[in-house]
Amino acid sequence: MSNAEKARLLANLRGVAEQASTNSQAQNISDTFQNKYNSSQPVIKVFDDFKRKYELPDAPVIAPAKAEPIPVLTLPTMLPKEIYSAKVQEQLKRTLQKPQLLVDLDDLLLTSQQQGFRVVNTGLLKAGKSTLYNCLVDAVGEERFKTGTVRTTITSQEHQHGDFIYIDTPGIDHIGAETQEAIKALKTADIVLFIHNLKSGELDKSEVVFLQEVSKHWGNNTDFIKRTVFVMTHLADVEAQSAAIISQINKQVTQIFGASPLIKSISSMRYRKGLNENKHILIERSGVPSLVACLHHQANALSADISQQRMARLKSLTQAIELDIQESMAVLQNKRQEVATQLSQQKAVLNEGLDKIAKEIEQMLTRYNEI
Ligand SMILES: Nc1nc2c(ncn2[C@@H]2O[C@H](COP(=O)(O)OP(=O)(O)OP(=O)(O)O)[C@@H](O)[C@H]2O)c(=O)[nH]1
Ligand SMILES: [Mg+2]
Repeated sequence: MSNAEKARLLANLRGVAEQASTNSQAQNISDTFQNKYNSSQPVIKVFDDFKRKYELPDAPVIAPAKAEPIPVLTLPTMLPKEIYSAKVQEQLKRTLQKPQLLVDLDDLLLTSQQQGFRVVNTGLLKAGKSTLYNCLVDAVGEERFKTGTVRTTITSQEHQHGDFIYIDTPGIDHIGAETQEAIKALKTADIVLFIHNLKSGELDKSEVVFLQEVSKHWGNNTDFIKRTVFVMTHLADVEAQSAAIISQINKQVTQIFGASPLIKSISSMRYRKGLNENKHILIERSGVPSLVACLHHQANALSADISQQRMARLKSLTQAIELDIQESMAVLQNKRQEVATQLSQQKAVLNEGLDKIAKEIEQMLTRYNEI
């Protein structure tokens, strides 16, 4: 029997044990099971023995959500630290017509040189973005990312946890005022988490419009779907209806991007309760550990691609800078032409004047000689 199967059986037994009448009985069952279990008896028989011995009901075993093994991460290749010197930067600053390009370049270089995967969240106001991020960075008690019932996250916040850099962004509202800011933040992402509150049912109009806008800006729908996990929050509040809602959302996203999304559902509250009360089963059934495993898989699958994507972003930005420099040169060339024309006009006027003066002096000299 494989270790995974052993672990699953043990977890199943714990599930039954949790249903047993007293804690001491549950503990007893678990311990004895483990002893017997190591004694290499057929596990099913051991399990049946237990059921008989402790008169456990034949209640269905609550299978905990399967704990997924977390793979080791392969980090993407980072861009070198020194891409261009301070002198070049200074010259660029003076030359560029759109100084924002230099700010974008510095931002891109900074994020591309970070040793980790950038996980940027997005979603409607109050979707539960910050609360989930506190779970992901093991900061449930201390609230590293502020949460609340009124608009709480005003500017993006970043926190590195292991090999992931979590970027918590302000929510987009129904008017879509922050849409462009949100899209800009997404463009620095290696992995995107689109957060949606399951309690509000399928995606509403503003979420659909926002995703359509993202699709337009991203330019490559398959790429966006590849690097995005759609995370449904508040699972525990609407567990019974969740499958139907998720199937609907799957259709909505597929319609926008032409590819079907990866959807995970979680309950931050259940996770928090599980941690506070040390209930492993609640933690597993919160969906958070499964999301963490999923992020590791995503990161590894995207690792090589992320390096390429960073290079592609850098290339498109440098092309924009080149274009800007060419435009600045053209403007300078025009100015130079203008000055040259003005100079030659002035020179002509000057020459004319000089000719006139020379002629007058000549006349004066002739008259003088005649005297
Ligand atoms: N029941 C339940 N409540 C949740 C869950 N996630 C978040 N909440 C609550 O929802 C409210 C909003 O959560 P936040 O994490 O601040 O939401 P946000 O998306 O970061 O909000 P903004 O930053 O203002 O856009 C808080 O009161 C949370 O306690 C969840 O999974 N279940
Ligand atoms: Mg927030």
